[in-house]
Amino acid sequence: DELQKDKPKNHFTVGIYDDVTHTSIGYDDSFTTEADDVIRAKFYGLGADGTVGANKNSIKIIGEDTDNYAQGYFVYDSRKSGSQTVSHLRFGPRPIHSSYLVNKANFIACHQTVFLEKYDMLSDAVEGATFLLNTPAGPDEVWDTLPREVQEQLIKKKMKFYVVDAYKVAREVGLGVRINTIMQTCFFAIANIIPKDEAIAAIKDSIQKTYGKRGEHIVKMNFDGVDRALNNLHEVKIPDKTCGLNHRLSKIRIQPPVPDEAPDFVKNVTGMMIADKGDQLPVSAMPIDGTFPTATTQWEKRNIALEIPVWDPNVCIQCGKCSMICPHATIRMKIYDEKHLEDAPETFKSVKARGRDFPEGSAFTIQVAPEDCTGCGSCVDICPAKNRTQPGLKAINMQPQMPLREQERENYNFFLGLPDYDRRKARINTVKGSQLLRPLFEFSGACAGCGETPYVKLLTQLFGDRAIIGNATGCSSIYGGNLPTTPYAQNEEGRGPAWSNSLFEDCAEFSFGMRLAIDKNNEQARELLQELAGEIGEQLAKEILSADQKDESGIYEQRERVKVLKEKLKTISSPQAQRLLTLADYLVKKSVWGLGGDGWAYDIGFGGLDHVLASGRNVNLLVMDTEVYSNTGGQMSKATPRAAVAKFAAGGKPTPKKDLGMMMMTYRNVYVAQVAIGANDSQTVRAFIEAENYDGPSIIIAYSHCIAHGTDMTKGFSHQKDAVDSGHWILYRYNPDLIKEGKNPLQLDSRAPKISIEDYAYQETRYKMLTLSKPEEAKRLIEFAQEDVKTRWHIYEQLANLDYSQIPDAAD
Ligand SMILES: Cc1ncc(C[n+]2csc(CCOP(=O)(O)OP(=O)(O)O)c2C)c(N)n1
Ligand code: SF4
Ligand code: SF4
Ligand code: SF4
Repeated sequence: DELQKDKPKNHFTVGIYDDVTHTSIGYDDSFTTEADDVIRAKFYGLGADGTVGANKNSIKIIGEDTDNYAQGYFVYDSRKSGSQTVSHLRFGPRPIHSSYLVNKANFIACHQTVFLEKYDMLSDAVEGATFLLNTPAGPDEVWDTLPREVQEQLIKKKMKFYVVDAYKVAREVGLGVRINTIMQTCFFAIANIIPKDEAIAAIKDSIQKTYGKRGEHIVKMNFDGVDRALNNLHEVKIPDKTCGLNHRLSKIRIQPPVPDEAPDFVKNVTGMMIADKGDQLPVSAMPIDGTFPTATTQWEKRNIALEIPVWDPNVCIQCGKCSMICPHATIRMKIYDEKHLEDAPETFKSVKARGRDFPEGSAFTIQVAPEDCTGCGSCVDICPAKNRTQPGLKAINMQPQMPLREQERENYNFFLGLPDYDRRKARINTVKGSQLLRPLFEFSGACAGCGETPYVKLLTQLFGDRAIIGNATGCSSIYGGNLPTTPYAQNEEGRGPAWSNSLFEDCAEFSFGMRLAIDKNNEQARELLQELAGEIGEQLAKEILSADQKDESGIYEQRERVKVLKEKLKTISSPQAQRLLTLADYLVKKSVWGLGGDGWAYDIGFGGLDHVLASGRNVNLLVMDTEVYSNTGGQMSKATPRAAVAKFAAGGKPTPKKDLGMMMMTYRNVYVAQVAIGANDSQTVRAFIEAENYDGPSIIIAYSHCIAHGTDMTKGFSHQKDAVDSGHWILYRYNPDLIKEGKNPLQLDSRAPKISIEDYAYQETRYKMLTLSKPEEAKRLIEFAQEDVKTRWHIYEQLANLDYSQIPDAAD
């Protein structure tokens, strides 16, 4: 059509509406090339629930076992799990050349009930299409749980409708939340592409091939899942006009992608992307300088948790551990004056605050954000308080989310309105004190139970209102700033971390650049302040220039002074004063951090990391060590331990893990800490505070369990204790400031190994699978790994006991 115009466009794009450079051409989005006998299917899944993998497998079965041609497109974002995936599949008797997504589907499957109220997924269904829904509601109850838009389309398009409670089946057979084979079986049972029995035999065959290496019991669980799926699959009778249909249309409606109270940008741009309609945004909707507003994950309300924790104030010992560990900042703690409880919702819980630090009349609350919680269970696992009257229960216990959603939403909103604890009064170097600080990293799209994110959250609690963060590409850049939303948030004063993603390889240098820019701006501001002291007031200038900003009070007071300074500068019209006005905020201490994974720190970015730490400048690096390249699927890095299986180390890693901390300690003027938040949360808090306080380079290496380890993510944090108890992960802090005092800078924070490496490692599939595929090699490597542990401990123990009283301070 374009070529037939008088002046067709020379270069053009299709699919993007470019109202800025006007290079796009229009298109007909209902255009299709395939004939009616092509089966077109769409599957809505949740990242890591196995939907995509199962569909790839279905394509293989149909492509190989029948005369049909098959095609698949898989739409998902770069988050490893927890976000929506849509699989677009086509099967037909002739080659398929449709290079676009399915928009006229005759089969639609919704693998997650919650998506029903989020996406109008049946709008792509053709007349007579089939709809398969995974739902806890049975065939007789499900109708009343559907949004009205779904009901109307089921009726209007005369669709067939099936339900299965795949989570129930998965639980019964021991598959946990892995529903992929169950849903795949249901698809084959009702899609009529190949005879049911043949399909089931093919599915079982591929289960054997896929999971055989992981052990017979995993194969059996999946076989059981397949067999039981069919017994739980039911056709639902769709009411027609003759049965008083209008009375049975639901009051539930598909929800707008973000709530009405969200800011305009979030409603008009972010919301479109959340609703899967980002392609419809014109180019002009994008921010011109590429900066996106922060604090936008709060509007997503993903509602992916089947169960959420429920707090029992009578059992709680108010330790703050649940809040500390929560990877998603969805369980929070506040201590506030009980007078604020006057307008509390009826079901809002609070209890008298314990502890001498808190004035009489203080109340304590643990509150969950019900729609943002992922249901990972980490908080319950870590909670130390047991209910004596009801064994098996703790101070927080998981309960179904659905019945609690409305009530807890109201409670959470009330909780947010309660005043934040005064940072100057909190003992922030303790677990409890740190958890009184508001997290400025919340509701990220990391996998449920992620081992990395609690560290990022803690960083933002302690320093977030003045943090500048450079982030290496990896999981932390994806959950840290992946469109459409940003988990970095702001406090009541509008302060929060400034964040930018570097390249994978240059995070240390990138953060170093931030440090240099800040220092230069601070230097200029100080010079101008000295120059203008007469006009501004000698006393104020002197106080600002000599301010001690070592703690929260010092920083607070400096902020107050800078506020006064800015007001004064507004009344002075000289160019110097105007310049100082733009630089004044640099007079308040900033905290510069470089964040990333072990792939960055141990491998690809190691040269830069080493260079920056050797620079002596005040840059803090946080390495979240998952011992593999997590975001790209678990490839081996130099942090991968001996005997673990990873991609590129299918036979088990033959060489030991690189000791990055030990290497950096050789500089003597670098603060180095190795931490594991689940094993020792107090030590983690202390390390973060010391690293930030240290006026020089620092590196924290943080043990981070990951889905790539094949470990039970519900127990990921408590399992970190095993990593420490086995000696695989030694906890320590190396503080060069101690050398000045004639003390040994290396302090070991964990004890000599007390369990064997096998007791730790064989709880994880990454080690265990080698015992199945290559038992002899597994035995050989795990023995070496045990030797690694012994040797490492022996060296660290001696280093920590060296006498430093006669050693001169290198920094002097
Ligand atoms: C130079 C370069 N190589 C490869 C990639 C692709 N890539 C992006 S993230 C990543 C892995 C990150 O692993 P890690 O640093 O361990 O962080 P994690 O995902 O484990 O948090 C890779 C290989 C890239 N972005 N740039
Ligand atoms: S279940 Fe997981 S996401 Fe939910 S509050 Fe607990 S730790 Fe946080
Ligand atoms: S971890 Fe348990 S005991 Fe501690 S504050 Fe949370 S709910 Fe209370
Ligand atoms: S580090 Fe592991 S658990 Fe965390 S988001 Fe990445 S893949 Fe998921």
